[in-house]
Amino acid sequence: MGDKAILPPRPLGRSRVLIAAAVGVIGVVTAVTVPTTPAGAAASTLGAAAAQSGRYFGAAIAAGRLGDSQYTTIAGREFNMVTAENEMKIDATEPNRGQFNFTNGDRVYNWAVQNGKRVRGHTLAWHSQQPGWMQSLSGSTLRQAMIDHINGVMAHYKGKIYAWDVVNEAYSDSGGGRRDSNLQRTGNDWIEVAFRTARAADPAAKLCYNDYNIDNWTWAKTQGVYNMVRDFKQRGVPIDCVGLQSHFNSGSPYNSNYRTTISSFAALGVDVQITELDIQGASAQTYAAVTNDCLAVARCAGITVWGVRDQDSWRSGDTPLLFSGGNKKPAYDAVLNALNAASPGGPTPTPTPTPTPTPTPTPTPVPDGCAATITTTNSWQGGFQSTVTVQAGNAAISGWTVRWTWPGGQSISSLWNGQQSVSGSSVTVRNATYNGSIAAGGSTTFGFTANGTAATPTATCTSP
Ligand code: 9MR
Repeated sequence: MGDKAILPPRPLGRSRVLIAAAVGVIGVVTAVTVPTTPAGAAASTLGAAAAQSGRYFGAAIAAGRLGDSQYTTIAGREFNMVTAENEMKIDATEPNRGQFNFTNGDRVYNWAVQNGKRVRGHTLAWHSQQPGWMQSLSGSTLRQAMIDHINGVMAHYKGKIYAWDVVNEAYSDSGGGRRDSNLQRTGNDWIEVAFRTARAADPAAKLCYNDYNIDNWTWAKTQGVYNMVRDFKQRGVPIDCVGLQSHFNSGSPYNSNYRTTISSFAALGVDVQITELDIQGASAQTYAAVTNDCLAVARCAGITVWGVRDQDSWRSGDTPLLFSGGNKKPAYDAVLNALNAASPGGPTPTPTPTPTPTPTPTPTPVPDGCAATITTTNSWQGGFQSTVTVQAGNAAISGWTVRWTWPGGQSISSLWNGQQSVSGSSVTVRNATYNGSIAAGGSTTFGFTANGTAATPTATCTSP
């Protein structure tokens, strides 16, 4: 997982570690602070202990607390993964449409990497914490704004993020279906469009679906998300991980079937990440159970707690975290001991497709009607992904049809933002219900994944 390579150099050398381990019987083991832990020795921080089995241990970090030395001392020492608690959300990063602001996101990001930690990105498409301008959008305009937002934020952090929460909390609390939201009303395919956009924007990042109350295997919401992930894997929608937020409290308590939830998602071929763990009352036993459940599943890649000290928690009254002021709570020891007891080995890295350069499409404008250009955004052994830009000419259009012929037996496996009909090697794609109207000189895009060798045949466009 590369943790060892990126952790910061520490003053203690390996020989000192071995000495410390050897004299551990007289209680000097606390001197072992290096991240790599010799076999048989117990690691003394959560990050180092998790790294022994190839996992990480992270925390949500708030930019506003980086001036608090007690906070940064604990966080700097204990964790090797960081999630920005609020600073990479939509309202923070795109306060005005098309105008991105990464000031606070970068503060968290820079603190993390300067202290040898990796970063999870949170979050790109969500019904909540949308800036005002986005809240008031709908239909194809909102769909395009979502795509632009994902592209804008992921471009800024390209190659720097371990995993992105691409879509957050899209399922309803009961019934197992989707939550109503302005994004959902753009069409049920908004989630897969978000994931495809994200894969093309940064092929190096793992792409996660993240939600709360999907921890209990028997709950309808868990099953709803499970069915979506299974469907995505079957249809080749790019998804690498599921984030179980795991905010446990009396209304949503930890249940011992949590391990079944983790192993069931993992069996679909995705990593599982525990992304926002906090437990009302911070029972040491429950923290240990959660940790052991993750350790029991090879593809449970790591755990992130949602804050450092109780006072930092969004639910501080629940005292749900591992530190109280500067002190380790019993739950801390329970987690550390569980991590130290784990056997080596860990999650297998997910292979990511080879990135291909993305040329900017430049369709030639036509006096009237429309023009279409196909570009390859990604390709891999036996398949590829393309974006098709449809541009209106000098007049607005209210519908479009794009046609092309495959040169070498290619076939579309999945298409979004359009309606396809195929006859042999001839492909016809008509606009979806929400993107037929294009202003004069304006454009829209649709996309697809296909089997075969990447090809960019000439496409024709007609408008009614
Ligand atoms: O901890 C976050 C808190 O500071 C914000 O006020 C709140 C606003 O929505 O978001 C909290 O973090 C949430 C996370 O982004 C998504 N899952 C639930 C978390 C707790 O509400």
